[in-house]
Amino acid sequence: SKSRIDNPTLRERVMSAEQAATLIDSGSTIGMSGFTGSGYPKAVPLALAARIEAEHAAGNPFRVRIWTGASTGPELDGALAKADGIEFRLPYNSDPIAREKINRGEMEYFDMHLSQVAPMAWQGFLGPLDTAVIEVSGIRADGALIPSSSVGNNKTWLDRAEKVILEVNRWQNPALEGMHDIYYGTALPPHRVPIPLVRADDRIGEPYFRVDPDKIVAIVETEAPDRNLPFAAPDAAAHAIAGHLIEFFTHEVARGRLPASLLPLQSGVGNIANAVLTGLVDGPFSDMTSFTEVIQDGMLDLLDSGKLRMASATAFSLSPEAAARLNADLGRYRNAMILRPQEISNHPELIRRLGCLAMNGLIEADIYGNVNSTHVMGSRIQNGIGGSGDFARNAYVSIFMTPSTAKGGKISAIVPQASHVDHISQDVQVLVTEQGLADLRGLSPKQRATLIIERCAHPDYRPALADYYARARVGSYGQQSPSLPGEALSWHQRFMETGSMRF
Ligand code: 0RQ
Repeated sequence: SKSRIDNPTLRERVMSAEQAATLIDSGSTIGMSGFTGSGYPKAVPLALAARIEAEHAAGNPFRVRIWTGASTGPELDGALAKADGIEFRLPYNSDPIAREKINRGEMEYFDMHLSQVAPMAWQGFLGPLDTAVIEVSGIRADGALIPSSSVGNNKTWLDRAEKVILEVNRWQNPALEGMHDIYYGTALPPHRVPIPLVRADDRIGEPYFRVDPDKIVAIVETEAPDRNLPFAAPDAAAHAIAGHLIEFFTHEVARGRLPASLLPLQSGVGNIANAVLTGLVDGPFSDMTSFTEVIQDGMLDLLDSGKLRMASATAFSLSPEAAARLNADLGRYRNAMILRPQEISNHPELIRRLGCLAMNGLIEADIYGNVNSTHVMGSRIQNGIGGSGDFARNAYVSIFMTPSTAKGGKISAIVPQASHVDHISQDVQVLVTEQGLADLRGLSPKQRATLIIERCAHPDYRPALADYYARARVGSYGQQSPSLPGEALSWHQRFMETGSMRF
């Protein structure tokens, strides 16, 4: 099909992915596009992985440092991790092969707050960026780049990298052009100014990336789909969680603490978050907006229902079915969607100003409402903190939700003490499981503990939690947040020894 490179000078830089991969040296740092499985480069990383495997087979060391927007796809993180080619990676990852390497201690990983990646790159703490490998959906005659299905950190990688490799993906819908809002007004202190966004649907930037054409060393044309994973169909627990949340929002509207159209919704990754959005389709709220990171299937359902007016995000995170639905009708959806750099979609200033309702998943929470979003048994990384911290701390209401048990009931999601803390209790205002909802706002630690055990814990674990807490009320060193340090992590220890937290 027709080339999407409208600039004649740049068209001369087209080459194969294999040729482009030879322009990347061992030891270099590469800023890749990609966010929750969309808009990641699909050909150059695969070619690079093949090259790395060949070098390793010849006895030559070859590893690179990878920065992305967030999680990517099997052709990027999967292939490079499998080739043992990643020395260091940041930020959010959900690739199973990379996860395994990280947990075996064979790959360094830094799961930082997503809003802070670009500013920290500018501050210089992450070191120099040698190459940017960015998927775009087209190149205009004037050389401006049309972004693809995610924006992520692309603007920053294009600005910071010494050389740029572009993948122009013909699979991406041409109707993406014009949907993006790339804001070029961020600066480092002391030159920072307020970001002029006051409504979720404000446009404050331009629809294209700028790039110095002299930095572009290769352009690779591709035609491969974003490989997103399907969501699990909402189960009984997901339905119950959605029900509790809708009841809570209804109550808050009735009390005059939330407007009838709610406040801009943020919804995290994962099956539960997706199910809650789908649940809102049947809720009483309309004219809603969303200021979030990802547009997942449930967000499309909400748009279709007419109850969600618009969604602002940095990326799509759609099942293959939903991606087909979106692409078949992008002309209609595009007016209701804005894709921004993750520095903006997750900006604490904007989240606080807009008053987002943050809804994120978790691994475990303790009886005081400290939340572990990342480390199973305190040490095994699942994905990473992603944007949950950006939203949780700055939200109008910060909600965390989870089934009350994991692994077929062998693990309680409510534990005496979180084995790792991503979100301190002050950033966790509402906790929801299928058992119920605990509104923790304005409560002291002891009041929170009583409510969390009663409302959120699974009945199989509730007596043991109540028993632990009752003994801590007597035997603790202090009585502000009663705890028995010698016992607090014994549930995790038991799981590691017996395969179950059950007594
Ligand atoms: O593992 O698939 O091997 O069975 O964790 O758990 O229940 O499917 O829940 O998909 O909502 O994910 C925290 C991981 C929840 C996610 C987390 C195991 C469980 C399963 C997934 P299996 P579920 P979800 C903005 C927001 C951080 C980033 C974030 C996450 C797997 O929400 O990554 O919020 N959050 N970003 O079995 C052992 C426990 C467990 C457990 C769950 N207590 N012990 N395993 N699991 N609880 C978006 C972005 O930042 C991009």
